[in-house]
Amino acid sequence: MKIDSKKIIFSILLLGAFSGCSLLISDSMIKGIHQKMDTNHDGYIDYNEYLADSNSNMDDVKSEAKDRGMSVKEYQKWDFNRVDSNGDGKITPQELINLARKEL
Ligand SMILES: [Ca+2]
Ligand SMILES: [Ca+2]
Repeated sequence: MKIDSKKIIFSILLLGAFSGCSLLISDSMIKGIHQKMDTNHDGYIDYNEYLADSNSNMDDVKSEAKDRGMSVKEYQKWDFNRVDSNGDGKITPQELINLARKEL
């Protein structure tokens, strides 16, 4: 099976809409996705790295923003803050895992 990591990360970030998908995602897969998004390899996804990934899914982002009555910018900020649960501006692999597991 070909795994499209962009779609998987998007599924994680949109757990509200796709909570069932997270059942199929293991911690090690999430860590792999985190590594891929962490383009400067400092161990965290910062907002710019998040935006680079988000902007490559612009069609999806636009429709998600529209569904929530937000602008794309507002939606991206809201979405990042949702994953960054301790609000330090950086997403750790554990924060990504926590979000994926939250609704299980
Ligand atoms: Ca980084
Ligand atoms: Ca954080």
